[in-house]
Parts: sequence; C-alpha cells; structure tokens
Amino acid sequence: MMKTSGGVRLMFSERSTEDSAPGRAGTGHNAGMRALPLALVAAAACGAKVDGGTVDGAPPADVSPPPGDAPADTRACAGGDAAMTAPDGSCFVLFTTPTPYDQAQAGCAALQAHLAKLDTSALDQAAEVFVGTNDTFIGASDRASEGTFLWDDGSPVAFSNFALSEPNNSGGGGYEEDCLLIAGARVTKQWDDRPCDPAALPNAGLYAYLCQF
Ligand SMILES: [Ca+2]
Ligand SMILES: [Ca+2]
Repeated sequence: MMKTSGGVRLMFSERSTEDSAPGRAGTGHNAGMRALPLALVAAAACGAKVDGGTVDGAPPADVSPPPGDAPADTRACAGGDAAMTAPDGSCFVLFTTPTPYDQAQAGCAALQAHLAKLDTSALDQAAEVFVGTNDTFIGASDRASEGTFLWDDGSPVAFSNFALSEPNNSGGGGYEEDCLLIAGARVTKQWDDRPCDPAALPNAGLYAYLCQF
C-alpha cells in the first residue's frame, strides 16, 4: 500500500496533512462558514456595481478626445490665394481680398478653418513672412473687453508681437480699433489693432485674412 507511486503518495500525504490538522481544519472550516455570507455580500455588492454600470450605459469619460486636442487635420494644405504648411504642421491659407473681420471669420469657417491663432513666435514669424505686404487679419480681438485681446477660441493672447505703440485702439478718427492684424504693409510688420469693419470709416476695416486649420 505504501509502495504507491510518488505522485499518489504526495497527493495523499498533502490531503492527509490538511485533514489531519484539527486546529487548522477547524479554523479553516469556521472561517469558511463565516466567510460565506461575507462573500455573498461582496458578490452582491459587485453585482450591484456591475448592474449599475450596465444600466447607466454611459461610455467611459476618456472615449471623447479632450477639448482642443482634436485629431490632426489630414487635408492637403491648399486653398485661398496661397497656402503653406506652418511650423506646427497646421495649414495657413491666405486670402488677399480686403474683407471685414466678421466675413473673414466666416470665410475661414467655410473652409472648416479659423482665423490664424499665432500663439508662438515660430507661427508668427512664419505668418509674417507668408502674408507679404498685405495687412492681414489674424484671429484675435478685444471686442469683448477693450484692452483685453482674446483669440477667437476665447483663449487669452499670451504670446504677442505688437508693433511699437500698438495696440492703440485708435485710428485717429475717433473710432475704435479692436481687431488684430499683421501689418504686412509696414517694413517691420508685427501686429496692430485696426477697425474690424468699415462702419466707422470707409475703406478702413477691410483687410486680407489668414485662415488656419
Ligand atoms: Ca480695442
Ligand atoms: Ca492700432
């Protein structure tokens, strides 16, 4: 009987050891009895949780991309009177026809683009070269609160490159200047606030515009 194979003896031996350890077996059994209701409670709790999640049916919050972190636009960089790939991989599209700011915004929106947000020196330098000698609207204004320039997406203009004495909110004719442009016609270029439309002064407020997507 004891000359069984090692495997059988081992199994026997282990089972025997467990079964023949009164204290341990008793404790284990008692523990098992006590643990059973707890386990059921735990299982019920788990079940409730799972059921709740299922009933909710709400997708995990991280399924939607965070705001402002949209997938890269894979369209070809083209359109307008000229287009170029910007240093950050976005696309600049220049329209040279003199246009009021609101219509410039709409023109960009029609391209599923927006007036350029030049929030880094690299973007600004590239844009200033690209627009050439055109005074060119970019996407910021202080129309909401005089003196506080915001990009059209509502974010503050942190990086800026205003020309000397700008922004001055003054066209010298008693009207305000609220819309931002690259003063391409100036040798130094840089930024200037200008009228957003010709309402206050004919032939003012009409500029080229730079879209970005
Ligand atoms: Ca202003
Ligand atoms: Ca100005």
